[in-house]
Amino acid sequence: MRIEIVEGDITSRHVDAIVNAANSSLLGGGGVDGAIHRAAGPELLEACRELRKTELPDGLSVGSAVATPGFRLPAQWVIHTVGPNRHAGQTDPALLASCFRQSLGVAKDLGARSLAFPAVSAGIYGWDAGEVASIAFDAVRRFDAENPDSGPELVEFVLFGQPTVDIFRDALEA
Ligand code: AR6
Repeated sequence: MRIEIVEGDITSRHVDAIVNAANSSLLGGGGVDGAIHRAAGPELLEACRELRKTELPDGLSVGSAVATPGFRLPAQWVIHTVGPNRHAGQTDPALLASCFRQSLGVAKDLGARSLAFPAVSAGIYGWDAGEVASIAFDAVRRFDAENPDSGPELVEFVLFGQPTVDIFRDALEA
C-alpha cells in the first residue's frame, strides 16, 4: 500500500472512493461534508436519506462507516464516517482510529483500489491535526498488515493548506 499526502480539495480527486467527515445524521453539514454534498449533487442527500429510512434509522454512530455512490463526483463512491467531536467530550483516540479502520474495511468490501481521506475530526470537531495524522497512519498501517493481499493499494490524505500538509508529512516520517 502506498500512502500519499496531497494538498487540495478532496472533491476533485480521481480515486475510487473518497471519505466524508460526516456527522451522525448523515444529512450534511459544513466543512468537507458540505463540499462533498455540493460537488456530488442532490442525489447524495437522497441516498443518505434512504440509508436513514432503511439500515440506519438512528444515524451512523461515531467511529463507523457506510458507503453511497459518488454521483457527480469523479470518485465512484463516498464512504461516510463520523469522527469523534472533541467539543462534545469525545476524546478517545480509539474512536478516531475506528473511523479510519472501518472506512478502509468498507473500501475493501467495495473493491476500491484507491481511497482518499480528509483530516477527519481536525476541523469543526476540534482535534489537533498532528494527533489525527498519527492515529490515521497507525490505523492505515495496521489495516495493511492485516490485509496484505486486499484493500486499497493507494491511500491519499487530501488536506486543506500547507500547514496541515506539513503536520501530516512530519507524522508520516516519525
Ligand atoms: N477537501 C479537503 N479537506 C477539506 C475540505 C475539502 N473540500 N473542506 C474542509 N477540509 P471538517 P470534522 C478540511 O470540519 O472536524 C461538518 O459539519 C478542514 O480544513 O470538515 O470531522 C460535519 O457535518 C479540516 O482540516 O470535519 C460534521 O458535523 C478537515 O477537512 C463536522 O463538520 C476536517 O474538517 C465534522 O467535523
